[in-house]
Amino acid sequence: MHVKLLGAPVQEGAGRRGCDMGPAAYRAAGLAESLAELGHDVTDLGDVRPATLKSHTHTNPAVKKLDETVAWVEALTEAAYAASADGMPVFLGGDHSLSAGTVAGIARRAKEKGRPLFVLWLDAHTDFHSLVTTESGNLHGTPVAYFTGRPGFEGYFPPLTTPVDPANVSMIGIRSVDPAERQAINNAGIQVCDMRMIDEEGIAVPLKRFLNKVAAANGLLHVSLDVDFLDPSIAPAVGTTVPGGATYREAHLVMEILHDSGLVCSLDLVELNPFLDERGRTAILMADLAASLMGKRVMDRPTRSYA
Ligand code: 6HN
Ligand code: MN
Ligand code: MN
Ligand code: MN
Repeated sequence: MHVKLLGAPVQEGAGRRGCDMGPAAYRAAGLAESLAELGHDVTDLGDVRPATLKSHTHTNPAVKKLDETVAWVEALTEAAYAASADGMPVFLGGDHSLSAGTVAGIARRAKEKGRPLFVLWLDAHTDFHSLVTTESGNLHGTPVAYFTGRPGFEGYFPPLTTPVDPANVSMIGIRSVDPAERQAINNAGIQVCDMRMIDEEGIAVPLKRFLNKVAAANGLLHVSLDVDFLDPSIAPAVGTTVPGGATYREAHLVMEILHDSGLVCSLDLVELNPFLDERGRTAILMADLAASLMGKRVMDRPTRSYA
């Protein structure tokens, strides 16, 4: 596989500074080297740069850093579209607002390839606010609403060429949802597997159910991995920790099953804030999870097929 690493040093969408150091931390953690060791051809395309700032004012006074976020979304949409012509782009974040751009660009590419795009959202949060409903004003809480075409971004974010069907989005690990998001998620029909479901049926069952759906539709799958999907005890380097997250083994199992599925076309690694890390342990864990997704395993075992 030709893996293309793209740094997205975005920090304006988060409430705390430091996510701009994420791409450097993944490089220091040896991500490129560990993927190359698995036999992949790895190219580091360097960091994407934001588009020119334009000035916008939103009627919701809570909204923060709108101009900067729009500039990143514009640049990342184009970068993701270009990088997904062939090979597998891996976006090194950067806060989660970057996925507004990466998913929009990948969706445009998938449509050209005649394949429906599916999105697996691994996160404590649903990130389903619009510019109108966000109360914190931190725009990392909005990307899923944007790329599924929820109203409330027109005139600010770039017009979406290819919205992702909300029925093609699955969220796993959820344990913090704002009231406005809950209502909108239910209306949109997005599938949410919260931590209670994981406690009751395990993490593999809902994941495989979703992968069967992707395979049956001959879909492509984009994976967006937020650091706070993980329990804060194993992944402290994130500004929005929520207790009760995925364990070390649950997270690796998700990545191993995703690898076996052969369905993943692109990956976001988001919300790493190296300023909050402890001796690089979160960066190293995220890089290890990426390696699991790219085929690192303890023993060879038969590959499962889906659908
Ligand atoms: N993330 N719902 C909260 C807010 O501020 O809107 C948290 C957002 C977290 C964002 O997970 O990338
Ligand atoms: Mn998120
Ligand atoms: Mn989150
Ligand atoms: Mn919120």
